[in-house]
Amino acid sequence: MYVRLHSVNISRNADIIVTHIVACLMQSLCFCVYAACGCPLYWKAPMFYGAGGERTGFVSVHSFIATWRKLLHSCHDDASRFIYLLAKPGCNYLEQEDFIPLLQDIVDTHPGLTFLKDAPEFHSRYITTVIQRIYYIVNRSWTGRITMMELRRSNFLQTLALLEEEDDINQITDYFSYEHFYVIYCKFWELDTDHDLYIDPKDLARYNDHASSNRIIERLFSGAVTRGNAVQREGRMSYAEFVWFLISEEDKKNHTSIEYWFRCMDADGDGVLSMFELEYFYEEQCERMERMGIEPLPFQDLLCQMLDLVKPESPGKITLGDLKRCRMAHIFFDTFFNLEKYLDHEQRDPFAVQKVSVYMFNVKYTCSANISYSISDAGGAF
Ligand SMILES: [Ca+2]
Ligand SMILES: [Ca+2]
Repeated sequence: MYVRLHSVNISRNADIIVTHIVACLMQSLCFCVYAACGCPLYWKAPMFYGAGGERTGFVSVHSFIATWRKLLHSCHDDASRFIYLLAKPGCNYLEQEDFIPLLQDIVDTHPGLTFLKDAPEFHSRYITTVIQRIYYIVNRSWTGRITMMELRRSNFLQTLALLEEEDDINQITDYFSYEHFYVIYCKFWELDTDHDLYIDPKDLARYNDHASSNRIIERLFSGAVTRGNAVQREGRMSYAEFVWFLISEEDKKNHTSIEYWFRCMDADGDGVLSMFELEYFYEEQCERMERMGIEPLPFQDLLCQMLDLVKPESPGKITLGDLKRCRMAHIFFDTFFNLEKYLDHEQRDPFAVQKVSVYMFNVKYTCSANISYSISDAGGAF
């Protein structure tokens, strides 16, 4: 049994057509192969390419099963098999682009994304978002390379397997939810007024009605939390970088978010937040409060409060470990650069707030109230 790609007219959409054909053929093929070798369903695109499908345009069931057997023989768990299939030859880690064939196949064949078939312009945005969410959660080392250890420690492969059982992709809230993608992208679209897919500090300042301070925005564009390429130096933030910002802003309790904001606040990069750095950020909060007619707490009093909250191991020096341990990092960070949330926390007992487990996408609920995410609406909006 062979699956072959016949010649396709070269057109502007040739890549998309080829991808669709590959996807359809693979879908019809996958059930028997899946049954034969027990390969998880959404591993089919990497398996197809791993078995030589990309080079030749077809794979035989025989070569498919042979590839799977080889994998079982040489790799001893799902994480190592997955990396073997997706990584570039000779690499034992995954870079962002290695996920594209897998995700394009999910876009093409998952029942919860069928409405995207006629909107190829959304495919790459959705894929970019999912990739950023994967790296945000899984790539704990911030290297841009997911290692076997990182993959094993994460829930990614289990979540990928869930896609097989759940037709409503929005139920898969880790990584894949279309609704989450849509909310993040809408937020970006609102800020990116000229729609060139980059935003500058002024654009970002408008996020959630100027909730973030100018000093933290300046740090965000300094390269503290991005890969510092040429684009970054021009003072622009890409959509991919915005995904990291939004997740970090909306959920300041997860470890990546704590690292993200710590890097921003540690202006001299020495690995500790000094009293000078804290004062620098609090100064702007004070100025904003005064403009609003609110009397700010003097810095020394605030400092006592914060040290009491964080309980650093070395007096007067706050480390990343202290913030992760104290479980109050969200209150700490909001105090220094998000005035609205700071004032909100001030009105509550911080220890009561700690008990409330708020899922990362608070923003989803405010946003989805006025956004219908049917594709026809989306086509008009983008
Ligand atoms: Ca722009
Ligand atoms: Ca420092």
